[in-house]
Amino acid sequence: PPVATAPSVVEDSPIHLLKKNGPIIDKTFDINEDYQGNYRFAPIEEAEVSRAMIKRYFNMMYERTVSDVVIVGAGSAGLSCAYHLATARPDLKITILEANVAPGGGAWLGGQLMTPMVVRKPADRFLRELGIAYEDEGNFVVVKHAALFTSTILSRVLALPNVVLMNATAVEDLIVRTDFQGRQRVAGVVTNWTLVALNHDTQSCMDPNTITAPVIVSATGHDGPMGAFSAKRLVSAGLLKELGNMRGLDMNRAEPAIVNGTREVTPGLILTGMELSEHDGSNRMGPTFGAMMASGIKAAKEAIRILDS
Ligand code: AHZ
Repeated sequence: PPVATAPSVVEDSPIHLLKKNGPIIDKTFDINEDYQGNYRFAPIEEAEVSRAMIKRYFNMMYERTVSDVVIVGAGSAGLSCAYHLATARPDLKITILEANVAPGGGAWLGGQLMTPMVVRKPADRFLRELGIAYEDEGNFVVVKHAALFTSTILSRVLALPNVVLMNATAVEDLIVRTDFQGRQRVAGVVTNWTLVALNHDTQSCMDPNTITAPVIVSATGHDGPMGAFSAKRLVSAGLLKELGNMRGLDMNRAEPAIVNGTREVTPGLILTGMELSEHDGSNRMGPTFGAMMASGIKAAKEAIRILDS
């Protein structure tokens, strides 16, 4: 039987009648008067608000079940990757999945919860590209608040038409296929709402969802409650013998190792940012963020190389 389409508004609701029978805002907004206790909003129905969100979100989810690149984790490395990739290749459908409600990872602060962000040269180039002000200290620069970097790159990335970000969405597993040469290849991710992912042991059946893509960039950070997700899964899935495990802090060794080591670690899967330190057993760098930016950019270049090969 034909499915009746839902009306766009509830026909006999008071607000609909008001809208139909004439404007209820009978004066032009006056900026002075509005803030003297006369501020009035255009009318709306609750159902309109729900439908405005649901329609867009589920259309986006439907469309992105097949993406060109999935970036797992919206920290400084994942966002730098997304920005470079989406601006270099506007033709690609780039889907970012972030487990947390708030995207940004650890880049809202510098070290020990202090706000300035240190970036070693030459990664300051990326700050100039984004138009972020800093103080030059010679070999490094300092952004006055890490949130200035994170909010700027987030706003730039989200404004790009080929990028979508699903936050509060966790990657729970990888899709692994065998290609025609008999090699195992990462071909997508298995997702769930994070609140569901955190409650598998309290409920009986809450199966996940999937997104397929020829390239997955994993930027889930070093080990933690959710971190180093893909690196750890490579081991449990038998695609990697063992984790290298992140080594102690050494800024001078850590930053170049992360940038230069950023690569496709297994067919279809690129690791970037601090997740790579767990895979390779390289050092941590503490609160210097240049390597996260440059590693993200290198991951984007790797993704383009794979897609074009
Ligand atoms: O929520 C995580 C964070 O925002 C997200 N994430 C982790 N697991 C996920 C999963 N599904 C979806 N399974 C997931 N999202 O990934 C993001 C990682 O951001 P981050 O800031 O933790 O990592 P990064 O590599 O971008 O930056 C690391 C910054 C560090 S750590 C460090 C040190 O410890 O010495 N130094 C620097 C500069």
